[in-house]
Parts: sequence; C-alpha cells; structure tokens
Amino acid sequence: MKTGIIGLPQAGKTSLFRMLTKAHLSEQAYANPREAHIGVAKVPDDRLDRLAALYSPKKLTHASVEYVDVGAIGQEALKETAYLGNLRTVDALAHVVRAFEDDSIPHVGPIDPLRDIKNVEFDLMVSDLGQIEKRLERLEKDLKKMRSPELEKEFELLKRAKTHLETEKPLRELEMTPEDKKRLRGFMFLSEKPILYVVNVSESTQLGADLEAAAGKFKLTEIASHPNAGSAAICGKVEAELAEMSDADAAEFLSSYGLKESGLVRLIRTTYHLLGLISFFTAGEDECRAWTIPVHTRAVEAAGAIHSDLEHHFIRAETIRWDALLEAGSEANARGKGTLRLEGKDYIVQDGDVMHIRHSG
Ligand SMILES: Nc1nc2c(ncn2[C@@H]2O[C@H](COP(=O)(O)OP(=O)(O)OP(=O)(O)O)[C@@H](O)[C@H]2O)c(=O)[nH]1
Ligand SMILES: [Mg+2]
Repeated sequence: MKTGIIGLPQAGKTSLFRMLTKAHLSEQAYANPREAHIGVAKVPDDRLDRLAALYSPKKLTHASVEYVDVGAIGQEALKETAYLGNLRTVDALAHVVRAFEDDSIPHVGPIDPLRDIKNVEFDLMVSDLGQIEKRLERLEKDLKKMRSPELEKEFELLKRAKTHLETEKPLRELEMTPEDKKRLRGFMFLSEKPILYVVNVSESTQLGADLEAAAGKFKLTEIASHPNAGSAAICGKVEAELAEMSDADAAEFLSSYGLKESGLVRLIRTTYHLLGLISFFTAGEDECRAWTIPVHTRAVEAAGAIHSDLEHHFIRAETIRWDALLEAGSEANARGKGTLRLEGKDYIVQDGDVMHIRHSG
C-alpha cells in the first residue's frame, strides 16, 4: 500500500516525507524537486506494544505504510510521463498544504489552504478528464465497427464520469457499483484516489490547541468530510525537532506544547484508515507482529497475508481480541475462560484480533 505525497512547491512535502520515513536523504536528493523518493513508515500501534509487554518477544514487527514524495504538482508536472507514472501507482494521496507563515519561503499569494486545495484538485481533475476524452474517442470508433455490451458499458460509465468531472467534482465522489469500480481500475485516475489533506501550520506555544483548531480555522472541515477524504494537521518545524530526539525527550517536548502524541503518529494512523486497512496480530515469544489487511477480509485470506501455505492448508483460526487476551493474561487462561474462540474460513477478521492459524501444511 503506497501513499503519494503531493502539493504545491515549497509546501513542506519533502520535510514531511523525511519525518515520516526517518529517511536520510542526500543534500542533492533533497534539492532536486523532480526526483521521487520512496520510503516506509512504521504504523504506531499501542495495542501491539502492550501485547509485546506480555510476551517479551525476541522480535517486534509493526505494520508499515509506504510513502512516495513525488515532487511539486502542477499542470506541467502532470504532463510528464515519469511524474504521472509515480502518481498513478499510489493507492492514496497525502496533500500537503501550506498554512505556516514564513516570509523567507516563497508562496504564490497569501496563505490560503482552501484555495491551494481547490487548485490542486482542479489539476488532478483536468488530468483525468484528458484521459477520459481520449478513451471516449477511441471507444466511439470501435463501437461503430462492432457492438460489444462490455465496451458500451465502459462508454456509458466514462460519459458519466466526464459529466461528473465537468461539475468540478473529483471521481472519488462519484457513486459507483463494484463492477463500475473494476472497470475504472485500469485507468488509475488521480482524482479517484482517497485523499488526506495535511495542513502544515506555524509553530506556536499552544500548538496542541492550534492543531485541533486547524481544519476549522482554515475552513477545511467541509471539504475534508467529503467521501474518501480526511484531514490532519501537523507542524513541520516541531516534527522535525521531534524526529531528532530520544523517546523520553520527545514525550517531555510534546507535553510542553500541550500535545499527547506527535502529529505524525496521528497522520500515519489516519492514512491507514483512509486506505480502508485494519490490523490483526500474531503473538508469541518469538515474535509479536501486526499484519495489514483490508476491512472485511475473511480469516482464510488473512492467513494468506502471513504466508500462502497457511491459506492453502487453513483449518481454523484461534481468535481473541487483543484486550481480552491481555485481561486473561495468557492464551491458556483465555482458553479456560472461553474467550479464545475457534473461527472458520469465512470469519470476518476484526481490527485488533489476535490470531493463531491452525493448518495442515
Ligand atoms: N517555518 C516553517 N518552514 C517549514 C515548515 N515545513 C517546511 N518548511 C521549510 O519550507 C521549505 C520547503 O520545504 P520542503 O519540505 O523542501 O518543501 P517541498 O514541498 O518538498 O518543496 P519542493 O519539493 O521544492 O516543491 C524548507 O526550507 C523547509 O525547511 C514549517 O512547518 N515551518
Ligand atoms: Mg520536495
């Protein structure tokens, strides 16, 4: 699962990328706005940490989300094959919008996150529209030569998508059946991708309150409540300082700003939800680990996320919620209390389940 970091020039994209992935980029890579950077961020999970405290495993493995810093967006960039290619292959977008004041860093016009969001959204829609128009022309020619129910369906759907875009609404807000979604999948439309608006605010002494208030202050509440959209606020300056600190120092630093956790932690978690992902855990003395699956995944496919053999030879899954396991204190106790259940192939795995897959392999 990949998330593309997009935004106007100098909005703080590369800074965010570096903080998320703790990547050490060379000065050169940092300076070249046209070079895409790819990195992995650990998904923080307090539940997994507490399971690890119970098992003291040799290894602790968090879930991860991949981020791509694609470089500044604009009509021109969106015509470049390499840029478009990087952007098309991501599953979601994190759009960094500048809300911080700093006269030494150039920005076109006054600070106005909502305007910037609308401009970038517009560019994404124009790119999709161009692609749709090309495909429609092609389909029209083909349909004249021969009738094909499937091509006709695609034609109708693309016409509907075109009309939708012409009312300046992104494709992520278009209502579609699962079949229609499948028909569009190959196009990898940019405005169809789920989006997180990341508001990069100024440093202040009451940062905790400022981050809470950011969406409202910059009038983003409405746009962030649209389907497949969300918002998160961070302060790039403060996060950059946090990234350099030990955990203990970071905790003290956060509380001095009236914060419980880093803005990045919340941002990573929000991305995970926006992508429609949940975690289940495997726990033991060798390893405690979080596994990533889409919501509504069956137990047998969840087993496949661990190893394909487990999927093929799946018998049952011993299942318990993470907190019930902690309460029981051990699997044996949980079995005694009857809170450890045996689930079959079709069980829909829930966020926070701890599973042990029984298999015949
Ligand atoms: N004051 C202030 N400066 C910031 C903040 N975040 C980033 N910057 C500065 O803004 C400048 C641009 O940051 P980058 O992260 O390179 O921005 P970018 O969006 O990757 O820029 P391009 O790739 O050139 O489009 C750098 O000088 C950063 O140090 C912030 O929260 N506050
Ligand atoms: Mg950059």
